[in-house]
Amino acid sequence: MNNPKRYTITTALPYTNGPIHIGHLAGVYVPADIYARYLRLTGKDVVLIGGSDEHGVPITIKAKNEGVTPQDIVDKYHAIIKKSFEDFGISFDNYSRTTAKIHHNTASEFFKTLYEKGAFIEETTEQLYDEKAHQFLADRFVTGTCPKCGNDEAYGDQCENCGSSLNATDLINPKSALTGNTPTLKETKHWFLPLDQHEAFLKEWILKSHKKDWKPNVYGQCKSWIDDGLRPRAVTRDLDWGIPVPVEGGEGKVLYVWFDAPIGYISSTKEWADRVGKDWEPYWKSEDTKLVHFIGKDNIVFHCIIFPAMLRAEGSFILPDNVPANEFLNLEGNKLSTSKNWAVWLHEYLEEFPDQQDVLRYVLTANAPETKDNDFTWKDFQARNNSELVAIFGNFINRVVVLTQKYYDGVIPEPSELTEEDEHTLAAIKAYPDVIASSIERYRFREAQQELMNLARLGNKYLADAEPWKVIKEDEDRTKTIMYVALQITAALGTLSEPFLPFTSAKLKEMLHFDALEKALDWQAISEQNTLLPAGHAIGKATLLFSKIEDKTIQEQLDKLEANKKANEAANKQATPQKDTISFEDFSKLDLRVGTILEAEKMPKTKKLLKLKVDTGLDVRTIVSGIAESFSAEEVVGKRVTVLVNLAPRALRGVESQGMILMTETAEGQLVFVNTDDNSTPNGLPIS
Ligand code: B3M
Ligand code: ZN
Repeated sequence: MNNPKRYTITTALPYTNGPIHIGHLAGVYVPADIYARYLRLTGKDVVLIGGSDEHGVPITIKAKNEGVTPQDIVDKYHAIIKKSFEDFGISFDNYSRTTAKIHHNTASEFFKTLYEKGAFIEETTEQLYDEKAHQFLADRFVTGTCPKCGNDEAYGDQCENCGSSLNATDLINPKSALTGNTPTLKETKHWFLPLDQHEAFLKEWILKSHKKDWKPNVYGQCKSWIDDGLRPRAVTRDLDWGIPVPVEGGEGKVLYVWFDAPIGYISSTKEWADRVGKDWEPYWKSEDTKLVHFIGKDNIVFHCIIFPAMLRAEGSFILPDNVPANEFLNLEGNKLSTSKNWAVWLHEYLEEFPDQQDVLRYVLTANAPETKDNDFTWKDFQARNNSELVAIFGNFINRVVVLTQKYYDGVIPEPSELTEEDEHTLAAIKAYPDVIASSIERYRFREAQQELMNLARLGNKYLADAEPWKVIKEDEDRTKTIMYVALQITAALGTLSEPFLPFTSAKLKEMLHFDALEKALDWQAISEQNTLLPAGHAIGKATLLFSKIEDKTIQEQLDKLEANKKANEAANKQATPQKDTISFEDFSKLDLRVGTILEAEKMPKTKKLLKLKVDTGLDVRTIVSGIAESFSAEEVVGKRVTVLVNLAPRALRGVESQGMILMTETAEGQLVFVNTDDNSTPNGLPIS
């Protein structure tokens, strides 16, 4: 869209069932913030919208597991998330929540309008039902095999493996996430959005109009859904957590979370407009508004197909101009996971790296998963800080400011005649705003940030070539000119770094006393003005912009990740579900005895097997045991053990094993013997 009058920029509303991690930041919030800050700097009318997504099944499951109410869960995480975004410098104009009254009203009204327009199909169908939990199973209450890709951990609304959006009844071998039961089918009435009726429009709108300007990953996903054929999709649920269905027959039902959540963008805009005394409607209804949704790739179908169909059915809203969805960020080679605690959590980062928001912003943008999944590693974090932010950006600024203080008490000197190199450098500065802007406007944030760093590189090279610290000894006038030119670069960096490194930019502007300038140095000024910092303007003392990150700090983070992983594995182990109950008769068939290992030897050509001679109190017999990865032969001799003596003998690698030794595992997967610690129990004593 050319020359929009205003911009409505939305960011995916995070579920409030856990804190924010680097995957969310890299995928959605950092790029959206860069975009919004850049637009504001160019004087555009911008609203950056955020909020918490507080409905949906994962929140109720978490509440149930923790024995608290869903409201407790969302209150807790909304507070953590909101604060961490603020501290990280995500410049939301409004950050709302979907439990807010304004949102309940807005979403209810939206549903009613569609209902009254006849935009829904009302249908009684058979849905999955858990007889034990007395509950219908939709969305994340049910898992099963994805009919599209075969992933057997697909959810009732979506397969995270192939990204397909599903109906719960599509799942093969569905299982209740509440009880593990196989669900039955039970009739219930719901309202469906007939996506098939919007198919022709969506084809035209996406496949024709946005073929060129939407990212290939986004366009490709949309095309494959449309090519697959769109079907009606239920927008209500039999649940008690959510926004009540506001029409007759809707008692006891709520809106589907993916119906209400995107309307949250509208509610949050209303909340903002009320607060600042503006009219919200142009931001959502005026054709000269550019609407952009920043999301992760798992949300594409909802923002490109379902929400646009809803907006169009309503009739008075504009549709997104672009949906620059990112791919995923991994961490140290593994998928980020809230449930597995494999993540770098924002609120923890902010505590452990105080005042280093920009380092994380920089690294996440440098490695942004814009066109493919990407990996965050702590080593790379350290390298980018030490050899880019410290060595290039920080070093350049520091040298210029320190020399200006030393030579001229901080007052910008009058330049004399400019050399060709000087002219060339000053002209180069002027080109940067457009170069960076062009990348940002095409949603290429890593490229844009690289250009910013190229300007810092240009500064470093200019200084290294001009060597003012040498020239000062023989030519004071020439030194003044060199310092004057170098100072113009620092000023350009002060402004142009703002979208990417807002904290650094603020410090730099303060250091250079931007406040005292006659004309504010906005984005355009950098390319239009010949002089950014005029001779006679006084700057402040050098302060540290970036500092080196030591190996020790990085190792601590790696150790922490490893510890989290172990703790999580341990927690998961305890969680294996109980097997089917057995009768006492079944149990008494097991003949368990106390025994002692007398001899042990490694079985040749095997990794796991030890051949043991065991005194069972009844006899001395041979038992082959798969414990060689945890124990050497020597260390098990003399061990007191529990033996299942009446297990039918079987041959393992040609040796007949006459029983089994009982083992368990530590959290780390190390085997340990299950035995009595009372050494007075004689061998052969039955265990009952
Ligand atoms: N809460 C999903 C997510 O956090 C969802 C986004 C809603 S955007 C309207 O990935
Ligand atoms: Zn799948």
